[in-house]
Amino acid sequence: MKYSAVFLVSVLSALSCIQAQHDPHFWTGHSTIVHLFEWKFSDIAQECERWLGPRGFGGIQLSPVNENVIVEPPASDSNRPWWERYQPVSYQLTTRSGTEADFLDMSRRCNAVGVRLYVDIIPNHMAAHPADGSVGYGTGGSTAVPRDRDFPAVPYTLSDFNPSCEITDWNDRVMIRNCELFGLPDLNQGLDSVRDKLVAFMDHLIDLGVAGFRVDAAKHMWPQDLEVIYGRLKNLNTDFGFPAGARAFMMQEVIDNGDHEVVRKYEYSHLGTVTEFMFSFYLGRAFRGNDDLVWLESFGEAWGLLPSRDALVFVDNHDNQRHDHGTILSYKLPKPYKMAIAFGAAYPFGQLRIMSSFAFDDFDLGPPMDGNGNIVSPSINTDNSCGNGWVCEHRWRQIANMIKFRNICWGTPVANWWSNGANKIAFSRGNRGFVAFNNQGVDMLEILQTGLAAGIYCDVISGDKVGNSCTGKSVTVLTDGRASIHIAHDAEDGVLAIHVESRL
Ligand code: ARE
Ligand code: CA
Repeated sequence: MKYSAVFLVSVLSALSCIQAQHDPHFWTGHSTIVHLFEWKFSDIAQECERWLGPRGFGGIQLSPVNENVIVEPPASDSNRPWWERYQPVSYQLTTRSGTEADFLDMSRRCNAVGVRLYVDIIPNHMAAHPADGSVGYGTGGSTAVPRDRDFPAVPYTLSDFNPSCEITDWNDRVMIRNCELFGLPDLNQGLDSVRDKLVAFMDHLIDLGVAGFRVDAAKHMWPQDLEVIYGRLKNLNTDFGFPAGARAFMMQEVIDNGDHEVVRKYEYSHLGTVTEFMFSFYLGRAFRGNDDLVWLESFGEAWGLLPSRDALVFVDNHDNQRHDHGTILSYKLPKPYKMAIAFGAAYPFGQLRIMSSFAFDDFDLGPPMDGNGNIVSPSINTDNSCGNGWVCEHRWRQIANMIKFRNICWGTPVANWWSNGANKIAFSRGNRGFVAFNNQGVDMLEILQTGLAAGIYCDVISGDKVGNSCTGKSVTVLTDGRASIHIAHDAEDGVLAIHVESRL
């Protein structure tokens, strides 16, 4: 009796601990993580108050917040690349995004309006020394990076790193973990000296109110080491509204493109969510017209994706939006991109993350910055869009309104699935919302079951409900729940969406 009670308690606590790192700690009525790529903390604080909180966004993925190598550009180019932030020099909170004081101010203000923060951390490696010849801009480079793997401000010394070797064989799981990604000095997370530094860094961020972490290059670290590190972290800080005993949410970056990989996403999914790159790949392929939308009825685990609770899903991320594989969609192809995000938001699968980019034509190009390398703030136009080089996908009407759709339909199942057998599909979310897609090159005009109560609804893709009128298309739902759904093949958007709160 006593034995089985003890056993039950330990099983339950192990289970709750494991479930815990999958919980993003969204406020009720909020969902979705927006990656405010390279934004400054002071701009993020304002964005929480003026846009993200009121619009029901769940949280923000921040660019790395700890001190990084400064990659000084050659004289011919005044631009510092975005990727310098993936080369840590210390765990002090000082970057182009702001200081520790700025971070705390942002954290207080975002948490107060229901928007959580997740920090991108880089536990796998430290910065390369410019003299090693590997930092992009040749003779430039930081004055801050010491030689000989000596990082006094952490401190780390040579013995904290794995012996130097290159990842030459991506089919070798040991090499992937113990050799150097892009030639970056590879920390040995098996050592207590390294674990202590990482735990102290993460605990410091927990003190400052974060809800979790994006774990960069998780594929290049042993899951059993990460398990120890995560397990040693403090509970989230109750001063920022987290319940007692809450554990940090984990988004682990493991690029797993399928069965041929030797490091699999499943090795990490008991520790938190894992990036599901196949979601990005398949939705890119479908909405580019290279795969029929009809197949999406079974989208999810049946396609080889992680189980929903383990999957961190996205249409693009900051890496794959920079590689034109002809598959991944980004802001550069707005119509199919908005359709893919609308599908991702309407379809109840995984934790959704959306990208908020700065415009770029070149892989290395850093965020909008002045002549001294300081990041320039986004300007906000009267139509809610951004200027100064910031794309702000999260402010596009079609995208922001679909995040609201996701929140309003939270917890309801897909119902009333319809398709024409090819590239016109529609479905409802219980009796809360209805969405339709036309990717076919001919108009869509169908009488469809919406699952909604009779009434006139505003399509939140072509417009907004303002007072009792609609700035876009209206949809009339009859008493039997059916409505005439029209999406012209050459319309600005190939989606239509209505929900209980868009009823006029
Ligand atoms: C920069 C220079 C390099 C130089 C290096 C060191 O560009 O030329 O050698 O510095 O001086 C980012 C940039 C890199 C940059 C790096 C450090 O993308 O260009 O290097 O910062 O400043 C693999 C990893 C995965 C990784 C991707 C990009 O598994 O973890 O490559 N993604 C994360 C981040 C990146 C970041 C890093 C890791 C490093 O999201 O933004 O790099 O912190 C197959 C494999 C994948 C592999 C993928 C590569 O799909 O299965 O595992 O992903 O190919 O495309
Ligand atoms: Ca490693």
